Amino acid sequence: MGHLDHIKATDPELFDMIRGEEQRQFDTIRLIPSENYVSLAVLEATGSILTNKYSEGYSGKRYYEGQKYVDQIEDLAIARACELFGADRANVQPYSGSPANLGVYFALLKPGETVMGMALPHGGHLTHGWDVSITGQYYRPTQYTVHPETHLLDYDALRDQAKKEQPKLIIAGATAYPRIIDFEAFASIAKEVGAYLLVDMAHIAGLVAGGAHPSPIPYADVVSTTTHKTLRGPRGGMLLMKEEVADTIDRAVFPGLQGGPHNHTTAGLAVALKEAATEDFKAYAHQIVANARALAEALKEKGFKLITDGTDNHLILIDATSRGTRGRKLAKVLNRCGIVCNMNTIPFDTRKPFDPSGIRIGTPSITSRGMKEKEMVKIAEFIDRSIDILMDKDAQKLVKAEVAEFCNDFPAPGIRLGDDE
Ligand code: DSN
Repeated sequence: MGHLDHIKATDPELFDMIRGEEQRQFDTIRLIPSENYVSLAVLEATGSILTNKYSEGYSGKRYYEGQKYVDQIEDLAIARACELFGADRANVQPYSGSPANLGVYFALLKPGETVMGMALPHGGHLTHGWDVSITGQYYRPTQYTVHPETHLLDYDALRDQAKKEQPKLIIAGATAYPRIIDFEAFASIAKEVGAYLLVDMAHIAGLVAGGAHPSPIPYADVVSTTTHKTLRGPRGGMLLMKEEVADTIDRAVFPGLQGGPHNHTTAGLAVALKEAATEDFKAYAHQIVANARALAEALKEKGFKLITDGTDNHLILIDATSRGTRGRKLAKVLNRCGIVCNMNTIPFDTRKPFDPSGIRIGTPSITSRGMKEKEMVKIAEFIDRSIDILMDKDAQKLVKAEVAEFCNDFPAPGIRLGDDE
């Protein structure tokens, strides 16, 4: 029996699509820094019968009967999250990162109150107060940027802005910032102006769990995260909270914002948190960073300009204009070469968000496949070669075949091609 046989029998059209995606994930060098490969154990939990159950409420206080096992599962996920990250309390119900952040806003702010977050084009997230987001429309955002020359966070400027704008909530955390974030500095600024501090560690949660990035837990009132990026869990969200704000935030998540939690996701998260507490995962987290550093160095040798000239974490922001192209074009050509990344604005970009100057790449997925520093040099070579064949689709096809051959030596967690043959 193959692992997708039931889908194949019921819905061959969909089977072909899932199988195609599975093949794509195996044959390509996946460099989108927010993506990963989950383990088979996480996949099994996520695909389990827990999807059949409704469980509005929290463990021990639900609105529906039949919660014996769901309560145990949610308690287990919470206990593992608190233990792994050293948090007072955890809420594992947010459907993903955006609802997790919105739960914090709903708990701690009234509409119209001021939130201070990193501007999207400088590496922040939509939910950090960007104008098209509900967080930028229902609250009063003041957005911070990176330093115009260094492209690093400027903590003195942040302090001045906080003093002037008097936010009720400061958000630290990013989706495209390649350096260590100083959470202690953020906490001291928040304390000085009497603001809550929310750290959105979605991108770096796995690095924090594995000790490869300083933890925000001692400094933040609340830490939000997705569970599927470097943490290598199922698609979902989680909040790690100080005792003082936890009850209010729990009420904001349910019943304030959401209905029944996704119990299959909670179970997948419990598995991922167990995996993330192992020595193997610590080694994985450190290898992500070592790989990113090696890839950054190899790219620099090929003449690519990197924002902040390198990386301390899992991601690299490349200024594609430094090699005579632009982000959108390069991302599309790389995709045709079997290397998958995303176009990205760079700080103070003069181009538009849908045709920006940069691309964003990262090492979580390729590190999950066991690639190491040696392979980073090879990947930099592939990226470099793509620049010479920007207009040559036949040459791009040849590189794609080479990339697939290269990937073939690295088993991908959770991918079971061939199981049903
Ligand atoms: N979409 C995520 C990322 O790629 O960074 C952020 O939510």
